[in-house]
Amino acid sequence: MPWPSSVSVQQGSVPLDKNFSIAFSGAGASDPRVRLLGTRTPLRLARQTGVFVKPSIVKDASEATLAIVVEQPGHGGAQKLGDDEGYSLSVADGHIRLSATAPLGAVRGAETLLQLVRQGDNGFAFPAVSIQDQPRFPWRGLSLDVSRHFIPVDEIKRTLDGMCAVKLNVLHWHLSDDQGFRVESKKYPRLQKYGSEGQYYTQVQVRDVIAYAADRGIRIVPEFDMPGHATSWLAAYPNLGSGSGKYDVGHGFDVYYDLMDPTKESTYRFLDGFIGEMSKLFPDEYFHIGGDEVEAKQWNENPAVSAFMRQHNLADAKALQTYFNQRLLKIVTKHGKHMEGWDEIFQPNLPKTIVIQSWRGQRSLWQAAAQGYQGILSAGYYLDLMYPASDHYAADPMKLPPSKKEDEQSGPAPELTPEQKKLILGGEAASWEELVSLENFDSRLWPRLAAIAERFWSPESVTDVQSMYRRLAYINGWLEWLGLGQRSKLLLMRVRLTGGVPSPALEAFASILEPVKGYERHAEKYTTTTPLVSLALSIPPESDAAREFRDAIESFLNAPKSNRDSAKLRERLTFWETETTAVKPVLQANPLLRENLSVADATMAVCKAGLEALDYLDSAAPSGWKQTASAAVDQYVNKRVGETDFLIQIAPGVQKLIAAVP
Ligand code: TNX
Repeated sequence: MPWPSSVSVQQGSVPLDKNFSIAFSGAGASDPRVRLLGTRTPLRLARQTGVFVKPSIVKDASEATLAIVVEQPGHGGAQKLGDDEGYSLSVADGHIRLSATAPLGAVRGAETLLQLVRQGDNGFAFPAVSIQDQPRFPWRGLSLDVSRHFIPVDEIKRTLDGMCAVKLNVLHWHLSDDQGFRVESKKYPRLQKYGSEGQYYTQVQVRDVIAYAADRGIRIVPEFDMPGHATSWLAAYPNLGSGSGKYDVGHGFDVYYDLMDPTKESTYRFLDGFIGEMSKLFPDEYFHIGGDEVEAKQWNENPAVSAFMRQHNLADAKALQTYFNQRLLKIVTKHGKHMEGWDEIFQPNLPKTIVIQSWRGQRSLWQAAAQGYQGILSAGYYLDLMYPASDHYAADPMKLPPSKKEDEQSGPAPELTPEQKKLILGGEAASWEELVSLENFDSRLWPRLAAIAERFWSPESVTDVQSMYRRLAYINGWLEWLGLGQRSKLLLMRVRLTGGVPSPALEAFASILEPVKGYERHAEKYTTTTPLVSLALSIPPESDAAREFRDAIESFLNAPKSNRDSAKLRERLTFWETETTAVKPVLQANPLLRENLSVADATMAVCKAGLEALDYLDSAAPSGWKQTASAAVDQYVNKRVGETDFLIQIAPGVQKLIAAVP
């Protein structure tokens, strides 16, 4: 995962044992990204399988288990958008050959190889296979907010490992927002001093992360959000702001009203200095200036800003933001970068080198492309909204989603010519960290991010959801061997909730729950200092058990009546009912869990109704049963339980069983 462009499985395999060795050849083999595979690949193999594999480089390709052939050297500079990532991989006749035109292809192909290892009758082995592969889109990213909750360097590096594993190639680092300014500036040190509450990356750390990413074929695009989402800058340099008085770093999660003052020359002098400094620190060609969610209140209430707008014939806040963006564009360009920003930055007459990141959706992206502008899609890929992998998997930059109200407002989708289609560079998953702690961070990204990575890399025709989930289950475990903790850390969180003792009953109960979806999660109930320890924050965004149960009900109901076997469904429902009974004293005994007693009661009601429905599918239900059971379960179908943040995800399946009762 991502599924390659072409795969042909053959007979036989190459064993993995302690004699594993690598040989390099070709003009590109001396590239550091390729050379590093000589140590990284054996270490990963050893970790994944337990087989004693050590780095062993041999000269002669015919002697090596793995021959890595890279035809051409890299271009020497920082990785660029569109650098060749194609590769081919062949496992046959006792040898593995990974060949690529350019260094990045070898980096991508090595990850495919690592996914191939399987345990067979004679130990671990690479199955014989022939693979040709290259990406569908050149820009495949993760947009990562480190402002709302700070994510330290180790976690960033781990995330980069995971990104490389699923062939993502851009980390868009959202480094400033109302709640924190996260990079050291030598020129304007008050930014980290007053804007970060002590949580920021030093420039040494930034360089280290950039080098780490570069080794793994990942570009880093920094974002400094302006003129809105800028409270943390203003806490450090209040003169940049258009409000009056004092600013403090934000702790809540509403959209803040604080805006930079786009009417003062001093603002641009400051930004020139700052962007100049950051342009040197970050080698990527692109520089993201944010631009989202400007609430005009402060501008409207500031007489000097109003006077400026009259003087410059700027009709409204949108026109003023356009003026600001044009000034910013000059600065960004002067420092040698292409400007990138959210939808709001788009207006005609901008240079065609900018990139628009669309949170609004495909229509907005395509409209820009129709006018010759490049863009990437993020709508449909918001990981913080807790949607299942299948939803993200269905979102495609080149396909319109089922019509939505917002989309209708932004006008009809244009027909794009083949040339215009090429302007759609790919997409970025977005992870906003309002409700993310260091413990649940991995679980908010993984494994769903792997499904999104497949959407960006694999051919458009790869859309089978069942296959995706089957492979995702494997990838989920594989990523843990890489050091990600999406399952293990959540388990630790739940063990913490029960006072340090693992509770099998809590595990079973929690396994069929999911956190509420979309903006129902009510981030505004939290602040940056709220302990993020509740059960809702300690479970995965998506329940595998509930999905499997739903699928099982589907096959059960679709089978001919004479062939239906309800035993498995009964076993599941009885298990959950029993475990939920057992969890009640656990919830009662632990203060942090007590609020979930109502969820346990609701779960038992759902299980009971499901078991009854299975009975009444064969024998007549008592009169009135169907209405009562249906009403009892309906209140939990895609609806939160009372005031809690939970969905009982077996409720929709049980509702189907009830509906099928004659
Ligand atoms: C919108 S979309 C934001 C972020 C929030 C996010 C929460 C966009 C560019 N901005 O500031 O964190 O929603 O989902």
